Amino acid sequence: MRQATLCLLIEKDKILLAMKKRGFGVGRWNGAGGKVKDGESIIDAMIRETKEEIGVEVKNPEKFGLFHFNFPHKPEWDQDVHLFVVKEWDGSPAESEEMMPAWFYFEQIPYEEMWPDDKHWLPHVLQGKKVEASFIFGQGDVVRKHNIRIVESWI
Ligand code: 6OG
Repeated sequence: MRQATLCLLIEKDKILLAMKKRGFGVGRWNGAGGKVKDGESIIDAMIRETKEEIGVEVKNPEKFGLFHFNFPHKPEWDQDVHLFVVKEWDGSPAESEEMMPAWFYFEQIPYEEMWPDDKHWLPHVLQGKKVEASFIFGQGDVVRKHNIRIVESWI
């Protein structure tokens, strides 16, 4: 299964999302992230993608989620995504060719312009809970089936 990363910067009651300007998920707000390359660790991939996409050097990332995304009508989109929450970093978020970052208060998160799975798991993460979840998508990227489990700690 293809492995990918997702990184969310959080500062008090605000979260940094970034508008995807091209490729998979274009037109949606999301964390920074992308595919893990052959021979690369998941954490190194997350650090690299966050630097490339929003210009930030992450410090003390904490793993908060593992998602299994399944697209029966488009199996080439299937992926496992490893979510990290970051509360310390160097540099200021900046626009790149791929993403345009912006801060959102927790109560103003634009769920309708995000992947439809996010509304199911992000509220848990914002409450400090770690999650493992599976999502099966149908045509039009609707969530057909999902399952979320709160994780106490990663093995
Ligand atoms: P590239 O393939 O462009 O990276 N990603 C998802 N994020 C959310 N919130 N929901 C999903 O539901 C996602 N599927 C993939 C992982 C794709 C980026 O998009 C994330 C990567 O950060 C289906 O390199």
